[in-house]
Amino acid sequence: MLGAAATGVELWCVDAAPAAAEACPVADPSCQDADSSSSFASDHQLIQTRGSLSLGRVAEHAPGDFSGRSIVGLGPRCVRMQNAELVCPERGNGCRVLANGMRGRTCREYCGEQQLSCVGAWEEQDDNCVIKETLTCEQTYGNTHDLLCECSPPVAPAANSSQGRLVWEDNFDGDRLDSGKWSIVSGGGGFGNNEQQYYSQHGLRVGEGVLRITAQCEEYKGHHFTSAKVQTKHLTDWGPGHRVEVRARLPKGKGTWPAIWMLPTDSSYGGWPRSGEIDIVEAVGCTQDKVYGTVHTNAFNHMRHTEKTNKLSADLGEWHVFAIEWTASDIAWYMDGQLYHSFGHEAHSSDKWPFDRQFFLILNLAVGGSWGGMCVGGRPSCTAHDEFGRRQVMEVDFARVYAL
Ligand SMILES: [Ca+2]
Ligand SMILES: [Ca+2]
Repeated sequence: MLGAAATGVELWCVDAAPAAAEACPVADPSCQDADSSSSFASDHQLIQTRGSLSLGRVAEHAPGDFSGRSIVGLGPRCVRMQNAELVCPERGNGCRVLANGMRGRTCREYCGEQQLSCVGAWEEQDDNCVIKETLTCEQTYGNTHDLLCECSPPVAPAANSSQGRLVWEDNFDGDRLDSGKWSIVSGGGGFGNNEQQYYSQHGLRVGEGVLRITAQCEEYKGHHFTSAKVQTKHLTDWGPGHRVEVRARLPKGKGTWPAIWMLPTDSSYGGWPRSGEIDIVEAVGCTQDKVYGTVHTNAFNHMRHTEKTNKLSADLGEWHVFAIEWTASDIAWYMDGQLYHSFGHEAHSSDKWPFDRQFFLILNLAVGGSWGGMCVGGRPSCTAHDEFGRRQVMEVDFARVYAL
């Protein structure tokens, strides 16, 4: 995030008392809509896959290994699914299918047989992906022979990780934001970048293992767009000697500006950019299919056009793991394990290297502004299909921090 106003403006716009995400206001139909499977199904073509998902076709793949595989028409996460009548549009953490042969059986059993974890279970309405009733993974449902099951590769135990020792994580399990880990930022005013959104908690959802930040056209407190922003400020922070990684799927609409980034807890070296900023990943819908990793310091920042940045081609519609490895001497940026940027310790000068202090993590989806809106005159359209004619959603599967 170009953080010009981060230290100045942010202070007045942070809720004094961080609150957990609230349920959607019933009076707000657009808000309710965000979690409705029926609306989702209506704007995605369901993919008929009867008979195409047999284990035999993909038997060369290790159980639970979803990497690097695809069958035409299927997300890579669904490749191994057996006994599926239908694959539902991707929106959660795993692969959701209408599973067959489910009389007296649970989705936990169904996923388990494929060495996968169950992350969701539902009875469907009419042999489709529309939810009739939400179940638990341990529930059977009457006499029906098919259930919607969502299965996900099991998370590798941290002890087996070669990336260090897991010291903090949020997998976004449960149905609300963990207020012990995140505070919700409220406010607008452009954040120094002429951003268009007003951040409020109703753009936030946690469910099915995923945090969803929705940005949309909505008149709210003098702004034309709403979105959401969360941060670990004053709850948790980390310094050099850590790997920070976030698995996310970023939106693509023109005018979007999703960011996963870090700012210093204390401005030990002065206001922005003197105390530094680390952008783990940013993307803007105006430059399709690229992600950016950047640092801003007093010597290197975008006001002087000297910020230290690099970009990588990426399919923004897909899930990726974005990470930094931050040591006492440098910061390295990765996407899905691929190194694409590094920034070294050039001198013992905070002007160039203020990254010897504690930083906190921020997740947000900005709208428009000097960078995010550069191809749409600063403010995206509320009708154009590739802008904000549809809601734009940033999804986060997990955020994890490892001690190196
Ligand atoms: Ca059924
Ligand atoms: Ca998750």
